[in-house]
Amino acid sequence: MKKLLSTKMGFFAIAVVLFWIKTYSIYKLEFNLGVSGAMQEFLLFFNPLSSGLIFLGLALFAAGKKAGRRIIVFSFILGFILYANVVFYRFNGDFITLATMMQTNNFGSLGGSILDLMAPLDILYLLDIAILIVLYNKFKSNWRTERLQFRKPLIVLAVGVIAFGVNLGLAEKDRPQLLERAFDRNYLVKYLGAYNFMIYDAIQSVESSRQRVLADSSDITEVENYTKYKYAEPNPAYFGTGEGKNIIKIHLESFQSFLIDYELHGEEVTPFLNSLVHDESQDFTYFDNFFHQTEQGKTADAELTTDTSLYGLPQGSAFVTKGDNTYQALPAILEQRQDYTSAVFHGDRKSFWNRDEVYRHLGINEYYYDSYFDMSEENVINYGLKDKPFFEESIPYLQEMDQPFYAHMMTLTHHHPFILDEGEASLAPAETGSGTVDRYFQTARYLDESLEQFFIDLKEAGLYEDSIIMIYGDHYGISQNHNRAMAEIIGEEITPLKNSELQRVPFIIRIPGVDGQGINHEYSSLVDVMPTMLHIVGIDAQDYILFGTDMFSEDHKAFVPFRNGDFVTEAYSSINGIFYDNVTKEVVEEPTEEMMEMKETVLHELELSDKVLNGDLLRFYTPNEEWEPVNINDYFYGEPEQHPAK
Ligand code: GP9
Ligand code: MN
Repeated sequence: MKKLLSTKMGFFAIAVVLFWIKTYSIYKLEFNLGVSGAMQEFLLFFNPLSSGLIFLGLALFAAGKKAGRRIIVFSFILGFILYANVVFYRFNGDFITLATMMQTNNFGSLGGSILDLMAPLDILYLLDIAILIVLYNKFKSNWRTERLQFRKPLIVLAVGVIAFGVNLGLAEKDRPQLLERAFDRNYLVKYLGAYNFMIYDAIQSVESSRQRVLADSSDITEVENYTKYKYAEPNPAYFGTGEGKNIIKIHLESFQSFLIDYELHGEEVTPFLNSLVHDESQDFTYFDNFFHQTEQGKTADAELTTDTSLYGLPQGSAFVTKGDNTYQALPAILEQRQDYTSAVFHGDRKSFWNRDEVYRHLGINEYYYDSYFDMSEENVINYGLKDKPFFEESIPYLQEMDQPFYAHMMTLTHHHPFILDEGEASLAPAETGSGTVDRYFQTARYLDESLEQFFIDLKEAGLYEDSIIMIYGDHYGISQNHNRAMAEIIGEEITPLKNSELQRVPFIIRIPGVDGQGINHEYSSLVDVMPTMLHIVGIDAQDYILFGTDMFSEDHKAFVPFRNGDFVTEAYSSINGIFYDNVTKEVVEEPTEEMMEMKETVLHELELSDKVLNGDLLRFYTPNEEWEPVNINDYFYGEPEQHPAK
């Protein structure tokens, strides 16, 4: 040891090891990162190494003993940053981002409680610095005074970069598209480490603000002209029929429409949903040509689109990268115009998809995330809370809410890889040999059962009769990787056209006091949900920047753009640049002028929606005199004990 410490490189090695131990201990003691499996455990342990080598390695460029002092200072700075995250995490269950730092209120709300959040034993987190100071004073006299040969620190940095490369490679293997999709800050920290996460966050923020700065108020005019032109007038038979009613919006995770009425082993897979679709008393309307339009943001894209009538971005999740934008979302409009209280219920970590930030911009009043539910082992599978306990435990919260409410119930169990605990499947798996496809039916059945019970419980709680119930599927569950097995399931080859047809998800709605239509074949999609809901409660959609149109309107625009520029209409589809006749399924060799124009329209619409998000254009737009920009300081989602109602 003595020998080691008699050189600067030795001192550096000790500093890296101390930094490594400290960072790893803090990960283990302070953060709840949801690490599962040997690879994730390994990466959590491994990820501080590259940061230690790179950041502390920079100190080695300094001359003489200064290098030693710099190593200490850099260790202190890194430790301080990590500790700031520890304190922030103790309150928010989340990591600091540049965006949260800019919103002083985040820290303001911590305010006096910062001291409360610090514990006396935290002083131990300075132990590494104390050790380094002692060792430095004891051994520095042995060190050579000249600068290290240049190549030494360079080699250290190179090793650091290689370690990072290995880290990133293994992380991407365990969680493909980790960086592009940026699911959750906890994920990024778990896989890449707290320091690399900060760099990632900084790059993202700079890129975002660059696009934002370039935009100006004239950019919104083109968008406004387009959406005003596309707007469809309300249907008087529906307009205002749901005014003042609660809205219960039920998100069916990964649920594709082909499941409706599908029979496996001679049994209906989703008997309860089927019973709504074929409802004898005609309370419900089922749109069987309704499509999702999500991309990498998956669930988050579906949430964004249904609550803002904007498209998700072609890459990444707008919830994450545009989480601080100005929005004029359904929850905020309902609150301002009709005194609704909005809430999201979801049995996952609160920061997933940046929900805890973006919900404030959407004007969502309450957010019931995992801490609000009993997350004991038997209740949890896959991403989080099982749907049955989820619905059951949500009822008392719904009963407590001020009415009218807009409650978004987001299920989770029917999510890839579609697993259930033993004894919970009431349907045998399919037999295609693809585990994913085979299990898909079992979790769909579980979801169907959970929903049936939820309806019973809503009725018992007196919340059913007078509520608008809206049910939708967020996106596909079976990707194109499973084409062979899917072909077996539906008895048809999965051509590109067939694949687009499989992007149908259900949309089912019941408006109290209004006769349902049974099955409605209108072509429609997630982007149409918000204008439809506005009109049902009696708010004209005309003033708002919305890319969809009311599905009940006579004037509904029945074309469905997908996020990649493909689209479908009732008569034809455009897939990968090729037009197909939807009836004959044949390629259209000579597309008509109308087809070409429609294609232009679709691309233009997507481009305008991207402009709104990238330029944060809604900050320049005032829909009408009633509109007040959302003040995010009015929204905060604390732990259950911080919840105002408790
Ligand atoms: C995560 C859940 C699943 O909270 O909503 O998200 P997905 O993978 O479907 O986007
Ligand atoms: Mn989803």
